[in-house]
Amino acid sequence: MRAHGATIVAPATPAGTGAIGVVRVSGPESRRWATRLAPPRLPPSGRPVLRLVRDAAGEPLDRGLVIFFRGPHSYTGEDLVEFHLHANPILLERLVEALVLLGGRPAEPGEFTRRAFVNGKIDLAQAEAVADLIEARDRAAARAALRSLDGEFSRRVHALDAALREARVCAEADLDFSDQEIDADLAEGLRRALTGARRVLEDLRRDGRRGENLRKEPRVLLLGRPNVGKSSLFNRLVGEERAIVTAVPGTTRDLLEADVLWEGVRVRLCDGAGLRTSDDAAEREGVARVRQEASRADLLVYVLDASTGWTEDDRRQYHLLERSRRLAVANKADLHPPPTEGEDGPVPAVSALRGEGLASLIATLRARLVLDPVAAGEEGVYLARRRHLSALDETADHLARARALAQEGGEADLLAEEIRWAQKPLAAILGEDADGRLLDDVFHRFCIGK
Ligand SMILES: Nc1nc2c(ncn2[C@@H]2O[C@H](COP(=O)(O)OP(=O)(O)O)[C@@H](O)[C@H]2O)c(=O)[nH]1
Ligand SMILES: [Mg+2]
Repeated sequence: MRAHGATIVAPATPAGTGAIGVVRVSGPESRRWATRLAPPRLPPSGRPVLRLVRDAAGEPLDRGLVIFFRGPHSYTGEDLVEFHLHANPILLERLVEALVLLGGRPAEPGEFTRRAFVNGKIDLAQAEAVADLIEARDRAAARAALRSLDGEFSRRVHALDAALREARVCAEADLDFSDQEIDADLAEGLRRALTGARRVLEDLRRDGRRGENLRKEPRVLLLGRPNVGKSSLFNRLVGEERAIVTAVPGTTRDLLEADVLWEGVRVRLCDGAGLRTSDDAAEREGVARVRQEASRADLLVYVLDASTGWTEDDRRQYHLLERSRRLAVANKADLHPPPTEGEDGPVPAVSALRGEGLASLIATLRARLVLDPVAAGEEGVYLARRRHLSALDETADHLARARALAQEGGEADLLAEEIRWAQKPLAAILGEDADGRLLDDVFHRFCIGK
């Protein structure tokens, strides 16, 4: 299944300067052109060689590594050459131009990976995992994407398909003897295969839903009365002076957001106006924004001022927050011994001014957000896409109907048909018989050169 299409060319590394920039050429002419631009004959597949690389007119461009990969033992599954030059956009562009002058076509977004898919190197779920790995925003997401890329997700989809196939074989065998009594062994085999399929499917859906969460960035909102030190704490956690801090209550109006990385996991922190009623229109709008953010944040950190402890106002505000999402923190612990207990248990104490207690606060926040991948039981979790989850939902619907039919001792041909419908979405996940529109949809989201 080699694609004998055009030979395509693109830089594989981002534009900009750096130590190494890579240009990739894939297709039947790639080796011949590489030999022309970096003579003489290239060493066997996979062996790098240091060469002077020239443009089409023979003008020297740079000295760099040239690697030839013979199809199908290449990323795309067809003959492919990589040029590793010094990363200067001018050099890389000139090399791409030279290859285009020789007859190459600039690659479309995702076209290298699309060829890998078309040539059977990877299935569609793995191709999607390439994009997910490149775009993963933190360690857990990257690990989940790598698992899919390695084919773990695809193997489980195959296993589910195999269990369904087995059930269908039983149903169809039953069909052949439909004038006789239903074979007891076949009926038992059928039930067992359907139950097995359901178990695999439910595991896949559960891990997929958990994986879907890895695409979302957890949001943490700092709340509290004006002047308790929310913005100071925000700045400390972000590591820079993002929010304006003054001794004047009501300083912060806009909702400020910043990303922090906690042991490789990305979290969105938000700071906003302190909660109070105000005559000032801008401050009122600020409070409205905080309330809106509060409705969607994953964790609401209610900041107390240690020097006042829990005020009436604090208690009232805190009570309005959903118990499962709220956490009280006592700031300004340098001024006054902080309250150690709240109604939900111990209250972490910090001093944003002195930067004390932050590590332990972050540990508490991480635990509350269940950011520890091991604690979250992340093993087996894959970075599910909507497309995968709806396909699995569809399979689940048909499988449920098939099981009901089997239970009632329904007609074998209906049953076999239902199982066939349950298998169809699985083929779609893996991209079997995928139409051009689906492939365009998947690959056009890639960048050029992937
Ligand atoms: N002593 C002390 N003062 C603090 C601490 N954190 C903030 N402040 C002061 O409290 C005042 C209000 O701080 P700010 O961060 O603007 O509070 P916000 O209104 O809740 O955002 C400023 O004068 C800060 O310097 C702290 O941990 N200890
Ligand atoms: Mg503030």
